[in-house]
Amino acid sequence: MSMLSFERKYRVRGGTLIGGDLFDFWVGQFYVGFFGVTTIFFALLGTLLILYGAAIGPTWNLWQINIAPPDLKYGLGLAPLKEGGLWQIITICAIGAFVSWALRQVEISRKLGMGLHIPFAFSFAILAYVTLVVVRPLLLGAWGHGFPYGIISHLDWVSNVGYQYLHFHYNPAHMLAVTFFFTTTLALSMHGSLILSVTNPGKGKVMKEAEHENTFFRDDIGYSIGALGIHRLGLFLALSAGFWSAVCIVISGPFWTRGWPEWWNWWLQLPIWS
Ligand code: UQ2
Repeated sequence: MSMLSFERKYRVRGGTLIGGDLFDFWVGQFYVGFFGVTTIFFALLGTLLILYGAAIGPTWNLWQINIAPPDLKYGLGLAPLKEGGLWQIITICAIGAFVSWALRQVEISRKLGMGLHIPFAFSFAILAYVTLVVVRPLLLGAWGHGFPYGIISHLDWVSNVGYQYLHFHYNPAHMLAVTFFFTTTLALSMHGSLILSVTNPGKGKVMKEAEHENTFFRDDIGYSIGALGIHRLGLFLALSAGFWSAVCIVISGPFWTRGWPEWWNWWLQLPIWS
């Protein structure tokens, strides 16, 4: 594998969080590091346990394979392996792998003298997952409130939990999350199309740059947020989508047990209507 002169200069020892020079090397293109080793360990163990769970289950149909959390009767205790214990160990492996991956990103960022924006952003995805399988089950008092690991089964879980609150779209945090998801797609489609349009003006024509990008949006909507600004906006929108997703599910049950349409009664009960 050839290296760019840039890579030769920056692929150097140091910047590790743990273990000093131990594991501070590359395998081919990939940085290893202590957290590369722990990522491989947790990911491999978790994957093997999923395969084992599938093997002792009733089907190899990829859509129907399901590794369920323990029954609610086990509360916050450990469950037998075949009655949700597998789910519990797989969850530990998943969190171990995700957190290891984020810390490996931190080490690589430190080596390169970059900001920590990438692991910071990834940590929001981890936060959303941990909210579903750890924080909310803890607050509700049973691991059985986690979602099952399976393609169809996790969709069924989302549908069932949604209907438990009658109409989840009335959840105000869910409204914010959905709005941020859609606005993220709007911003990225604007940005992606803008960049491609200036870099691909047509065969034989000269490529355009920042002035054209700014001028297009000033002509179009009277405002350009700028080349750096669009990336700040994009990161904010995407992280907000993940953040409010986590909020909307963690408040459902622990902080609001009735249907979400009913939450809006505060509006109907405002004294201004009487
Ligand atoms: C922009 C700009 C970019 C962009 C885009 C815009 C030169 C290359 C897409 C336009 C974006 C605006 C006006 C913000 C829109 C707001 C929301 C909430 C979607 O000005 O600078 O850089 O890619």
